[in-house]
Amino acid sequence: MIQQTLLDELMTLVEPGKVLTDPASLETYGRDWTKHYPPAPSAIVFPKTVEQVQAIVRWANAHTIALVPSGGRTGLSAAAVAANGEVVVAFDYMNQILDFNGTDRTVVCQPGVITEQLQNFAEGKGLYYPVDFASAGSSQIGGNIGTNAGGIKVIRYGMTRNWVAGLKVVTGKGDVLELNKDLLKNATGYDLRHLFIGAEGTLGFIVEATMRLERQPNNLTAMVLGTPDFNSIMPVLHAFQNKMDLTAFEFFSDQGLDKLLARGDIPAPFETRTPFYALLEFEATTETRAEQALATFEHCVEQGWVIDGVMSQSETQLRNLWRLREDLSETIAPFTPYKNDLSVTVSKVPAFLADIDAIVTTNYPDFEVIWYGHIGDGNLHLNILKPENLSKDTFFAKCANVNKWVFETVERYNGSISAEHGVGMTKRDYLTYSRSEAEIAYMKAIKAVFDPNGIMNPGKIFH
Ligand code: 2HG
Ligand code: ZN
Repeated sequence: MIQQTLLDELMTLVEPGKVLTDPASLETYGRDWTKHYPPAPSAIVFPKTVEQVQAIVRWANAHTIALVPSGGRTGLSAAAVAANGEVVVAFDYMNQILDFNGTDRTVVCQPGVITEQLQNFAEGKGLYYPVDFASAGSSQIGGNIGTNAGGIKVIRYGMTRNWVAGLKVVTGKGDVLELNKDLLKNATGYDLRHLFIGAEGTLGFIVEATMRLERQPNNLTAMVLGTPDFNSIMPVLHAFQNKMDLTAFEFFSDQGLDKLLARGDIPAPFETRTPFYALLEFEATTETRAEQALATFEHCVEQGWVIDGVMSQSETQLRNLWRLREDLSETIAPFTPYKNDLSVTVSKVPAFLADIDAIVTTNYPDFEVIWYGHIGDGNLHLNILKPENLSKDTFFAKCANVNKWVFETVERYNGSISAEHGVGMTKRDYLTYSRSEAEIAYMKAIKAVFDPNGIMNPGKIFH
């Protein structure tokens, strides 16, 4: 824990009342959505300006105090967990949209702007911020950039990285850098902006971000299609992709649907139950486009890839169909799931999923496995539910074995041990399954340049 005199010094760097040390705040701001690491920060500090962030970083360097960035704390890799007496730097009071440029279609955001706030702002301007996921109502832009957040529209719009036009950062050394200055074209050497995207706060703090906006999508329409087995999902993807641009292509299993329907507040997509479901979305710009989608659906039925299906006819139906996929994570949270977030190239998905599924079901036939994810991106979320009669410790000990087998399979397929949730603390011991020793050495060398005293979110990504 940090000496009181140092905390007194920290208090002089921000506005009165903006350093908290009460147990409730330490508990709240010391953790993210992962539940494995008990939070134990020394204090929470809330800067309001770039200068205050810079002063905090200089103070931390002078006294070698570890800092942990904190946004909406919706992360699933413990990248924003302070478990070792660190000072948490929370961006709740740097939550303003500072500027908008309709010609460049850019918005300047402070890091604490909530994702949904940016989405709504864009809508108000007749435009669209396309990065979207279930936690958009709480996650913050700074955290999205720090983790290169993905979500449900990646197949069409890419990850957060694609939407960052420029960044202002405070490096671990305390320097303020303006990266890329919002340019579309800029061929002047290393693009340091991209190092900060997905760095999980290990190089410095994002203190301002210019985000790009897009034209609004036209009459978004979703289909949920029931398939007889997993192997039928990919031909469905290809059949639709040959005919139209999809804005999403997701999947979930019937076990997942079971859990959702048990809530009683989400309608079933159709009466027939099938082992898997694909959820796809497209812009029904014209009637012909919608007819094309229906014809493709019929083709998939003829081929035996699809058993039943539904197409949204209204905004409400669109929203309800999306809930079948988007509400899954929250719905299964009470079952203390073991979670994993994996990716391979799209062509490898069927063989990869079959291998992983076999590993889990052969070794732990009693465990309930819930599959869902952004399958059009090659991104699968593996969730295993804790059997009621098993203690949490025994369950997670057994899952540690699963981890090793799963990651060995990921390595064999040249996949990623984290598609979109990040490394943080939960995956740092497994990084070598996705990155070579040489690559990790270069990553550590880069960190040392930006953060020579190792004060920026230490212990995240690697030890
Ligand atoms: C999603 O796609 C989120 O719903 C959470 O990335 C995934 O809970 C999960 O495993
Ligand atoms: Zn996801």
